[in-house]
Amino acid sequence: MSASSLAERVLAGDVRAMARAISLIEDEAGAAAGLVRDIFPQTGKTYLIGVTGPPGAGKSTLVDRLTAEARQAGETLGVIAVDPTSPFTGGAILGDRLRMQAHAQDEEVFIRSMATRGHMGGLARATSDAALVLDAAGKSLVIIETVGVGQDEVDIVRTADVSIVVLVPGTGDDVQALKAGIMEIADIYVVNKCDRDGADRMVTSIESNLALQHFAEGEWRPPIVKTEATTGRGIAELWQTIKAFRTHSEGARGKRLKARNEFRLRDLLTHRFMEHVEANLLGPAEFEALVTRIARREVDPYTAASDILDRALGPSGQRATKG
Ligand SMILES: Nc1nc2c(ncn2[C@@H]2O[C@H](COP(=O)(O)OP(=O)(O)OP(=O)(O)O)[C@@H](O)[C@H]2O)c(=O)[nH]1
Ligand SMILES: [Mg+2]
Repeated sequence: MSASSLAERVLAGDVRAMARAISLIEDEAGAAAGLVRDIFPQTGKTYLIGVTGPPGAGKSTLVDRLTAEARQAGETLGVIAVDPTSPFTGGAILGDRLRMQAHAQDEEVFIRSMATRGHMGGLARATSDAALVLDAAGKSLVIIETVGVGQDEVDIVRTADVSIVVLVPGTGDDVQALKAGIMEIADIYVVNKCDRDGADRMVTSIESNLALQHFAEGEWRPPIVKTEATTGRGIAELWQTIKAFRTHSEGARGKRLKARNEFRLRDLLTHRFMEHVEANLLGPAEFEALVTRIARREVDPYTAASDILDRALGPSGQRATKG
């Protein structure tokens, strides 16, 4: 199937075409670039919800509940779960599939798991492209679930339209550990597993963290929503909070979109440049030899990088300089 007819079918909302398109993206097939090119003009309409938090916090259970809530409100959904641990089974992870089977009969809900392995540092890229496919297919909401551990995972959620950080009681140490990474990206905090002891302590801990930050008059102060995803308690409130944030941040949406696309362009350029260097300038053996020379202090990394840049672009004297 050519990329263009696949694109047409994606744009028509064909479920099998969506699955195939995401597989192409996952395989880093060259055809994926053509596909993105063809669907891109039709994207930018979907509202992107990023959900992150420590492993096992109940993110998937929560997303499942949120999906049901959003469906009732008339939204159509795409869900992408980025799964670092579970064995990858051809596009769906068993646990997620079981948990999500409530929506199995619902044509308007498309659920897909993506493995973190095998993207060669391009997880954010693959996930963004998969979200584009769901966007092009006309889903009004796309939810991306990631474990908030790696920089890639955090970046994915950071550039969503709304970033939700899920925490659980009894993990005060986690809050300390996660602070630097995911605490600063939250638009909404969720304290899930509120059936457990220590939920209020967790809320207080987040509150005191927020108290250290300055919020200007009229600026959104991340609310904390208590949930129990297994029973659905608090999910309606979470949905209302998402809607409130959406309304509040409408004016700033352009800024988010710009940030997201800036991130993508920089990421893609870095990737493509390295690809070019590795394919055309330095074979693996040569690269390795250069690294060894740097380690031996025979050459410094700045000089080595400049040499590569000169070989890629011509000597700096000939390089176009910015006016
Ligand atoms: N007691 C309790 N258990 C919950 C709650 N929400 C989820 N769980 C359970 O927590 C476990 C992990 O839930 P998941 O939804 O898979 O958590 P996750 O954050 O998606 O996990 P990873 O994707 O593996 O990081 C499951 O056994 C859920 O049933 C809750 O509110 N209360
Ligand atoms: Mg999960």
